[in-house]
Amino acid sequence: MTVQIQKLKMLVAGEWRESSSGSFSSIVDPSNNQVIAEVPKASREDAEAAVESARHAFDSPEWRDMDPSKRGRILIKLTGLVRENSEELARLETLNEGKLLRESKGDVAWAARTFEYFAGLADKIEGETIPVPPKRLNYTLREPLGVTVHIVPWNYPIALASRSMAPALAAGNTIVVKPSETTPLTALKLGELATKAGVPKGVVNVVTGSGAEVGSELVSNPDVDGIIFTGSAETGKQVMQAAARNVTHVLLELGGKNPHIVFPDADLSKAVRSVKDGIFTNAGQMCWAGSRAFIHESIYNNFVNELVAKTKVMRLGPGIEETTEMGPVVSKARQETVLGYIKDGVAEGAKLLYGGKRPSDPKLQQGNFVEPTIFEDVTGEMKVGCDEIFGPVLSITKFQTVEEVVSMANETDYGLYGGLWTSNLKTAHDVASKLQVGVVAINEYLVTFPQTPFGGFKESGIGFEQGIRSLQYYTRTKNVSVNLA
Ligand code: TXE
Repeated sequence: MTVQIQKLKMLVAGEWRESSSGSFSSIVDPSNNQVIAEVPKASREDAEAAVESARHAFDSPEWRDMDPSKRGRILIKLTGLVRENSEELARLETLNEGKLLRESKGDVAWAARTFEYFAGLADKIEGETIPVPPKRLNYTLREPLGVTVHIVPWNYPIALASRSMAPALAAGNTIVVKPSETTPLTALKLGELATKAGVPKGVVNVVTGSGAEVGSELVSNPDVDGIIFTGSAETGKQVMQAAARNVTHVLLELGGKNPHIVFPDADLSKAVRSVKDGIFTNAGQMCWAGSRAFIHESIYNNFVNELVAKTKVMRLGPGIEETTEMGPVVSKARQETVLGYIKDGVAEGAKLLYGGKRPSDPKLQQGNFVEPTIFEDVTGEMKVGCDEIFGPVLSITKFQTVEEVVSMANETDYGLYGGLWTSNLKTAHDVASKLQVGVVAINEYLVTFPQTPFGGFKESGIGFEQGIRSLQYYTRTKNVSVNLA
């Protein structure tokens, strides 16, 4: 298909601008590496200007002192606009990130639901009155934090941008969004829709630039009050260090090496499908990917045979094509990294059951495709058993007892997500309580809602997104004591 290459602008202080240097970055379709758009390559100065714009918008009363119900109505309008533009947003997401069109449609619907959910909460952010010794009134105010910076990765561009934009705006903050340099298209479109919805000038800024220059300026800027970062553990640690210099609030959602456990009393045909989709959705580029499957020894052979059989028939292709079951990985560099991990796995003694290379189909040679790959006999010491590969690579391990599988599942520096399959209630709740992860799914996988908290333990992050209590992060608490004597 032909795509018209557009030269886009970024949103700063309510204006659509080029970068101060006038340079652009090319954005490509990972299924064929053809350029689909050019976006401004923002500089450090552009990042500073975006923060200044957000600060100015916060200091003017229009947004912060707006009737919160009205703020909620603006977010409802934005929800409607996201829904009206869902076809275009989903196509943009698929062309830019590579995921299946139906996955992008799901992500856009999820983004709309997130704006809708937090729109409804805008006028429910309440303080409290606190009983203290007599002749006093003591109460708390929940104020917006101020200027918040949103550093968004490339694997769920619109869903993750919306996940933090919605609560930040509902609480009255002014924001600077920095999408990933690889996948900025839907965030720019969200900026356009927010403006259309009636968000005042300067409240939403979207700057397109690199992590090294623009991202690092945004997280080090002393005029920023809160940072919301989703990305790698390594960059997350750098962000936290930069934030420490100005004592800026920080919310981190980092990677995962998530266990997906199947007990023999589970619905096995559903469990096979879930283990497969839990790793090959979005070509495995998910913080919550079920990248480590633990299968009970009594069902192991049949389960694994069935899983491999289902994986072998998966159709690879561009996400935009209806018949595709797995798209490319996001970039050439990612393709190289994933293939490197597979080589390491073989060298370390893991047994390659299926996949492991670029597909041979001549139609796929221009894109960043990697075959869906399955290893068995993987241990926690192997790189494939402990590093976040962020690609379509599954490691399978056999287990015998609950104690053994819980111990292996927890044998990782990460602690984001975990899944388990069993029809025994006692096993389900027992294992859920013992897994060192922030979110557990029982008898399904890849499930989360705007109203349920999502965040990691250990090196998977600090704090959580989603749910009513996430608003705590986007507000600050002030206590007021009044002497009535
Ligand atoms: O991530 P980075 P990358 C993991 C996954 C993947 C690895 C590398 O394992 O293989 O990270 O991916 C911005 N200050 N995840 O290199 O570098 C950057 O511009 C401020 C897991 O893409 O963490 C982008 O917008 N910002 C993850 C964002 O950080 C900086 C999703 C993420 O980039 C910065 C993505 C800096 N110094 C990758 N350097 C998840 N939790 O889902 C970069 N950035």
